Amino acid sequence: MRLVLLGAPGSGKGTQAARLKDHLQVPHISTGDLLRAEVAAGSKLGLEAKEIMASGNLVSDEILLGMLEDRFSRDDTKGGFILDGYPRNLAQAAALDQLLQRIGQPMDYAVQLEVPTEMLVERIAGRAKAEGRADDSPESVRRRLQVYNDQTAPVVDFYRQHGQLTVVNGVGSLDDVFTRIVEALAPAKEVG
Ligand code: B4P
Repeated sequence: MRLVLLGAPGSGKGTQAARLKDHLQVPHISTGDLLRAEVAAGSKLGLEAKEIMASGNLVSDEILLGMLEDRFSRDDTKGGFILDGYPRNLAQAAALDQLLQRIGQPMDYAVQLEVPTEMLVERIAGRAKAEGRADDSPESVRRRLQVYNDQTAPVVDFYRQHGQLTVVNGVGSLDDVFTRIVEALAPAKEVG
């Protein structure tokens, strides 16, 4: 199954993708994780991305597309994937659509995790305490939510128009949200 998880920062995309990959037996591709790995490795790309990420802004579309093309060229994606963190604007959505058409792997499902803003802020504050991620500071979180509303929210309509969107309530325990997602995907799983 080929699946993309959509939702604001803190909506649980990364959290649920980690569980879904075991359930669906497909790799989890997180553009945030790919970028953080580049930052940790101190690569040229990582050095470019570091400050942008810490400020809560989006890294350039060009860098992201290159990274994604590279990731999709690996054999483990042939049987499907869970994409998390991409696309984050309409240009990325169109580029991804073209890339997947070109490699003959069109998206099956876009799952939008819906969570109220106050709860997003609360969750990220919790992670800031537990993990100290550079972009979880209050300032950066404000910027990330603004970027989400301005640039990423329209991506939901892109998938709605393509008939691929399913909206899932992201409020509740990790198990509750996981069960809702799996139920939303059930018809696609049956058809294969
Ligand atoms: P990401 O790594 O994608 O960060 P994120 O949007 O905050 O989501 P994440 O998956 O980490 O958090 P989750 O909701 O699972 O991106 C980081 C940065 O990288 C971006 O700001 C940007 O600079 C750059 N970037 C990445 N992709 C890019 C792209 N395509 N283009 C340009 N730039 C890009 O979880 C958050 C917290 O909530 C966790 O602590 C979790 O434990 C908690 N939580 C989850 N579910 C919960 C639940 N049901 N109940 C209670 N808590 C819950």
